[in-house]
Amino acid sequence: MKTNMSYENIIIRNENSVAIINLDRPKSLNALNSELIDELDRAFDELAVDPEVRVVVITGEKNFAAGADITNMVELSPDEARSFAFTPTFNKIANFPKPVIAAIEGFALGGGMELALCCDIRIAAPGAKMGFPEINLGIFPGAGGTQRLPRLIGASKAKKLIFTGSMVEGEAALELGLVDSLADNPLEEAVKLAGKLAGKAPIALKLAKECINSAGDVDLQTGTKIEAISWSGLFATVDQREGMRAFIEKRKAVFVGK
Ligand code: DAK
Repeated sequence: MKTNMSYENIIIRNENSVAIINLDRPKSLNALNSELIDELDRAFDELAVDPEVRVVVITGEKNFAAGADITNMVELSPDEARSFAFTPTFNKIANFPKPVIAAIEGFALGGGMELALCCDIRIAAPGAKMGFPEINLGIFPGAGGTQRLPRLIGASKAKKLIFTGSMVEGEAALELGLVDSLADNPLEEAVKLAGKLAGKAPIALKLAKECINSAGDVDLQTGTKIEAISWSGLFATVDQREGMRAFIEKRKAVFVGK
């Protein structure tokens, strides 16, 4: 296990090819301030090129994140609001070349839930409280929420959540499709899943993620062309040969990410 000491608002530890990022501003329920977002941005740049990391888990002890830090936003002008840098970092996480899993306990609200929406898979505690309360502050979700939420759960369900600002938890969140599974210990569950993914072929995972992400953006013809190019490209990888040979030789494949 390796601990990175160069961050003040997040804690990162690497365990068996899985990087676990803990959002760490407990006094404000992990409200996301600019410094934390800058650190996340830097962390994801570092993790992208770290060959020891194959999967990332984002979590927060007791709470995931109760939204962007409201004290940072009260007096912003429209220009300042536009340059308040959440969206580039969130897009970076959504397009991160390795799987990213959110393990959600406590509150995941506003920008916190938008961060969770950037992850590939969300696992929540049954009592986690999730929602988009921005409407109660005179704004609406602006860090990808109006775009990612309807793509994930459908337009009218997204409108209901965003218009009312109400929170959902447990089975209701699961039924909405806001989370993928519930677990009493979501971090443990997320790390277990991450461990499984860490054993898969990294380039195939990366390209599958790119193809699936593009499915929400392009028409079917274009999507299937993107898929065909990515898929055939895998036949230039060591891991494709290894995976298929291992099957034929009746042994477990060992993927090297090449
Ligand atoms: N910001 C700042 N401080 C927060 C906070 C937040 N979002 N959430 C909680 N805190 C602080 C509280 O002020 C309190 O601090 P002290 O009074 O102890 O100093 C401490 O955390 C504990 O909170 P409470 O005392 O309120 O705890 P409760 O259990 O009573 O209530 C709560 C928990 C989560 C229901 C409540 O704290 C709450 O309603 N929090 C605000 C939730 C919220 O409205 N979240 C949405 C924020 S707006 C973008 C950038 C950002 C965004 C979008 C676009 N661009 C650049 C495009 C995102 C916007 C948002 O997320």
